[in-house]
Amino acid sequence: MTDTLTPVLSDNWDAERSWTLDSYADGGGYDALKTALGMEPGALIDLVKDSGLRGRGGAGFPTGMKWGFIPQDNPNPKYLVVNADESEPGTCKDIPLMMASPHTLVEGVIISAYAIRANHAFIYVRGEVLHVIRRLQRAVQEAYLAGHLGKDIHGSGYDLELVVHAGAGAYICGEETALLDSLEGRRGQPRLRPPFPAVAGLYASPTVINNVESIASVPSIVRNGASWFGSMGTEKSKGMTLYSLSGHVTRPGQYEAPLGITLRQLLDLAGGVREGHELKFWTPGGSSTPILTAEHLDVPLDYEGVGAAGSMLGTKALQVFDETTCVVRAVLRWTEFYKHESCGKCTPCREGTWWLVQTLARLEKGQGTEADLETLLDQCDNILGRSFCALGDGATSPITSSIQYFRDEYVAHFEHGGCPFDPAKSTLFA
Ligand code: L3W
Ligand code: SF4
Repeated sequence: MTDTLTPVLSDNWDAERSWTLDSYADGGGYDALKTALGMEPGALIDLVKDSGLRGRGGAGFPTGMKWGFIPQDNPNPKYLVVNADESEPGTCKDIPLMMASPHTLVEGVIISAYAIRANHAFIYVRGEVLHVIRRLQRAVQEAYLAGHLGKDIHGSGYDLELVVHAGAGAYICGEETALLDSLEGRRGQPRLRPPFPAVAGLYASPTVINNVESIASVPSIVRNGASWFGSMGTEKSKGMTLYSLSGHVTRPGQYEAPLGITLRQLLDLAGGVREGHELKFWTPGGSSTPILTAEHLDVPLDYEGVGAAGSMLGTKALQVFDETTCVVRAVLRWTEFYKHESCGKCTPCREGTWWLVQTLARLEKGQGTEADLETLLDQCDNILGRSFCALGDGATSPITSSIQYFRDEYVAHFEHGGCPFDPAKSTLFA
């Protein structure tokens, strides 16, 4: 276990002033860039394809394949956009990465942009995290001064301009096409796909959009090779990744581990569920992924394993709840979030999330009936698969999965005439 837990993405996080160029360079930072600039762009795409790297933002789409979709015969400019709009409830891996080691991301951006032959790249960061924006801006400035960015990078003839762009704090702008609208200066709302951004993205030009962690994984692949990366993880889900443990855990935080590790193993590293309590339910990848229970402690945390258990790996945000948590109340809180963040473009989500909150709130207060439970499931059925983007579908996940595993607890609310949980003992959502 110790060998397989040798950190990659987080290896320099404990170094003194790890966010500075000097500290990053001391650990071999930007050596991968020099190697990459000596390679053909197409060979870099093949390297990332061979490594098996899959997108770390939630969908697990193969990164090298996405890069390969960029049509090189298109006369328009090509763009690379990093999705740093981390907002999924429970998700907190990209922000620590950018704070501790912004240069890992900046180096990844330069290599990735070179691979797809883009001369402009953007890091789109959520607006609320001013400290991250400042840290990234400083890192980009250092990279320009060191000749890693700008004209004729290290005499290679390759030019790249990198802009850090702050969003305005809307969850929907993490959806890749809404992000592009926002970056173009419009109100962020999802676009119809296809065309996918790889064909018509920013300013209708070929664009690769990748999550922070995906791009930050690229320098280590260039440094150590595709087979090194592929030797970690499982057959179809390769590499090391960041799992964020939060909630009722003894030592919450970021845990870098190979894909395919289980929650039981991660809890061992994190000191377990808080003392004297037991696991009740958890999310594998933020609140948009169906919840799982203590029965699923040994599910491999990779795209296939979590999928087979009826959920999704998502952002690997493992929110852990013990027996003091009222599942109905937790689900209501998440649903209020989706209602608030719905962009309003399509009726099933705009109206549906409002109705979900009404029905759930009635049930949570103990004023509901058995018929309300059926209404709730019917409302989910009218949103799932009928919404314009994944936000609507995601809003239904915690509801349907919690009714699947904890129907009795919903019933207990209306039989009890209120929440059966003692709020004095509940430390979350009190
Ligand atoms: C070209 C094709 N490109 C697919 C590209 C597509 C995108 C990527 C994956 O949602 C999930 C969502 C959230 N030609 C293509 C193609 N692509 N077919 O591949 O696409 P897709 O549609 O499978 O997923 P998505 O739209 O990227 C992401 C879930 O993640 N989620 C939330 C994440 C939130 C964060 C955050 O806050 N940071 O990451 C959590 O589970 O619900 O299902 O690039 O263009 N034929
Ligand atoms: Fe907007 Fe929701 Fe429709 Fe997505 S599903 S387009 S967030 S209204």
